[in-house]
Amino acid sequence: MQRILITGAAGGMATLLRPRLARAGRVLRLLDIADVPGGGDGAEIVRASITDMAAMQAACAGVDAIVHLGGLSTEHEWAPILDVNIHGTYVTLEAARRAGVKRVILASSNHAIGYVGTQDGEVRADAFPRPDTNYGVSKVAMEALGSMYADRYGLEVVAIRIGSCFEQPKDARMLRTWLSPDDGARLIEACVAAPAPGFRVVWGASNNTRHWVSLDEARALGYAPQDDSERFAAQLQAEQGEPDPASPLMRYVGGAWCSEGWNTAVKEQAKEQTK
Ligand code: 15L
Repeated sequence: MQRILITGAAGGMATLLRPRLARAGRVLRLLDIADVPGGGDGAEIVRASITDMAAMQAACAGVDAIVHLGGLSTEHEWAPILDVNIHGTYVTLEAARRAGVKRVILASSNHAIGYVGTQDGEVRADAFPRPDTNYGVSKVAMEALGSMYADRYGLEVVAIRIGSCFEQPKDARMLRTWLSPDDGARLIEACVAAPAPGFRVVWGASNNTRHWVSLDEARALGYAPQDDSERFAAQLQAEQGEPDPASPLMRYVGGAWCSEGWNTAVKEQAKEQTK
């Protein structure tokens, strides 16, 4: 029986993936600080924080692979990003090492390279980090931690730079970054099944006609995407019009996260000054 631990199991992405990853011969162990609905389908529920080493070590017992989706999924001030996303990823990898878990799949993000421009051709999965936010920095740290745990301790670690994993793309940028939930599950399955991947960084996107990122590295792992955001393009264009290619939404992979509104440090400083 294969056992997969999913962190952040109550979150948006895990909620989309969980039914798609359930199968005979596999137990899903679902970990979150919040209530994870269900459990009647044979899943094991663990209520714990990814920052709690003892709890994470216990949760890793008997686990074949971890899908680490836990953490803050949007931009926040530095302290929570440091604690939940960076320290939480360290704890997850270290607990995996201590418990002898062989493989960890990390939910990195396009925001690790958010400031990469969209005009210079397909962005490879090994593009040098250009994080757009504190959140993006935490994903760079996640990839660095994964690399260190692979090289130093022999864990097999695949970091997926996820584009936009939702039921449907929500705007013109997401036509380029969309990862359908079905392809998301296909990619996780490929990451779980790949023989001896060592450490890899791959893009998590569907086979979108309009695309910015390379799927070569994910395909090399065995990923065979089947969805294309193009079927939503006409409707999105009718509803929202064609965006200005010079706007941050379309100019950078990170989209609006690269715009003025995401100046977290400036906002944090202003908040401190009004205290
Ligand atoms: C992410 O990394 C976020 O977790 C998600 O909320 C989306 O905003 C996504 O990136 C995106 O860039 O579309």
